[in-house]
Amino acid sequence: MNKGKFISFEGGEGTGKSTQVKILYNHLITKGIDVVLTREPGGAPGAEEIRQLLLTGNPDKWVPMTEVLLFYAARVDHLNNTVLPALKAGKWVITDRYADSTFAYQGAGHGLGASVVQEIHRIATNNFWPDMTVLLDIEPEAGLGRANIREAALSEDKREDRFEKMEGSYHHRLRQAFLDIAGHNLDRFRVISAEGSIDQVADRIWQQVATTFGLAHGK
Ligand code: T5A
Repeated sequence: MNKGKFISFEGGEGTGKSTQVKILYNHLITKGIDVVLTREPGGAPGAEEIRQLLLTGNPDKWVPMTEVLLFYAARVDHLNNTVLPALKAGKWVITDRYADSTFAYQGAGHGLGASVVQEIHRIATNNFWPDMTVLLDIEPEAGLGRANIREAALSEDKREDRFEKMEGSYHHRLRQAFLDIAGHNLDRFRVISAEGSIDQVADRIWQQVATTFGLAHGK
């Protein structure tokens, strides 16, 4: 089977994932690679419906277990309808967030525990993981500042800021959780500083992607 590559982007709020996945997508296209750009929660029609349940409303709307099951309901839909068919067709897939977000946000941030999330992940996805995960890392205050500027430009009903509204200590726990997960999965993770300009961060990411997959480093 001609199998494509699966790359996920992870990190806290406003680290620049949505910005950087688009830049990497365009860069890979210029190299002649067939790429699908997608996101979680969402990335397929059913999963996008579940996204609305998850990202709007009060921060304490769901208990952690309900939340984790909703994320996995969306993830299974996304995998079956978008990710796996594309990989099977030999395309590359870049996703803005995947399961490491559940381990960090629900497992660590909300205290559900890694073993519970691992068990659900195994049952729901047959333990399916990306070939490479880019973790964008920055001080939470800097990331939230960027995300808040963006959300403030939207009307109240368009804001997907349920997680951004959580308190500061939660975001520091989250950053550490991502770094811990990366530390336990060094073969898959590339931890990249999200400080500096958009172009500087994009260059750091490209160097890592090119090295990992044996692509020419130049643009
Ligand atoms: N979630 C998700 C879970 O709890 N569990 C899960 O399993 C999953 C999958 C998703 C939410 O769901 C949670 C995590 C999230 O809270 P989302 O709307 O997809 O919600 O939100 P995020 O993934 O956090 O994405 P954001 O849009 O908040 O942040 P991004 O994508 O990291 O940042 P981006 O690229 O939108 O940039 C934010 C702003 O900063 C600017 C951009 O132009 C933009 O305005 N910017 C920069 N400014 C200066 N310098 C740079 N280098 C910049 N890079 C970007």
